[in-house]
Amino acid sequence: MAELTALLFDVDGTLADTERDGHRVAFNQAFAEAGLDWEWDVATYGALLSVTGGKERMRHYLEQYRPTATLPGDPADWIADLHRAKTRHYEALLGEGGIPLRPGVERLLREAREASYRLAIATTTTPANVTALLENAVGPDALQWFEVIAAGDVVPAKKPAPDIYHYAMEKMALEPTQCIAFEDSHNGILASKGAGLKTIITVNDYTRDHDFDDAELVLDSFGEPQQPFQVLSGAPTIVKGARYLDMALVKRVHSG
Ligand code: XBP
Ligand code: MG
Repeated sequence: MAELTALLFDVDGTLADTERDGHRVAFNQAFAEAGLDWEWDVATYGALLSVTGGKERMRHYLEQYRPTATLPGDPADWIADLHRAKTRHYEALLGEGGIPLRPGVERLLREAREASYRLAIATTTTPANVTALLENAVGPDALQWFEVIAAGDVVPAKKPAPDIYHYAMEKMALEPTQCIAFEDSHNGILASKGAGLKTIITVNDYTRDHDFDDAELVLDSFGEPQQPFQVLSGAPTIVKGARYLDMALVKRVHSG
C-alpha cells in the first residue's frame, strides 16, 4: 500500500448533515415559489435520496410521483430553472448560519492540513453549495483548504458512478492507493469503492440502515475528545480503542 497522501471528502451527510433541514427545505421553498403543490416531507425525501443530484431527483419525482404533470416548455430547461431557484434558497439557508459541520470534521481537517496531507472534495452537489457550506460553517478561507473541489455536473455520471472520484484524483495526479475517501451513503461508497478507494463511513438518520459491508470503518460520527464516536463496524486491530477519528486512525485504516 502506497503512503497516504490525500483525503477525499463527500459533502452532504459527511461534512455536514445537510439533507433533511437544508436541501429538503430549499427544494420545498423553490416549489412554493414556483406555485407548485409539491411538498417533500422528511420520509418522501429520504426515499428520493436514492437518486443523487437535485436535477435528477426532481426528474425522478416527476416521472414516479407526478406522471400526469404537464410542464411548460422543455422539461430539462424547466427542471434546470427550478434547480437554480433551489440552490439560491439553499445558499440563503446556509447564510442564515443554518447548518454546522458534523462533530470532529473541522478538527480532522485542521489536523490533516497541519500534517501536510492534501485535501479534496468529491460531491454530487453544486460548487456553489460547497462554497456556501464551507464559508458559513468554517469561514472565508476554508475553501482554500481543498486543492480540488470536484462537484456536481463536472462529470457525466453522478454517484454511484465513480466519475467524481476519478476526476478529483486525476486533477491531483494521485493513485487510489495514495488516497482515502469519507462518505455517508450507499451511493457514496459505491462511487468511492468503484474508484478503488478505502472508505470511512459516518452514518446519519437517512443512511444508518444502508449497506456499508465494503467500508473499512463505519462510525456514527468522527467524534471529539469530549464526544467519543461509536464504532459501528471496523477491525478492533485498526480501531485500537480510539475514541475519535484522528489522523493516526485514518492512517491505520488506510494501511490496514
Ligand atoms: C448529495 C446529493 C446532492 C444533494 C442535493 O451529494 O446527492 O444531490 O442531495 O444537492 P453528496 P444538489 O452526498 O455526493 O455530497 O441539489 O445541488 O444536487
Ligand atoms: Mg453524501
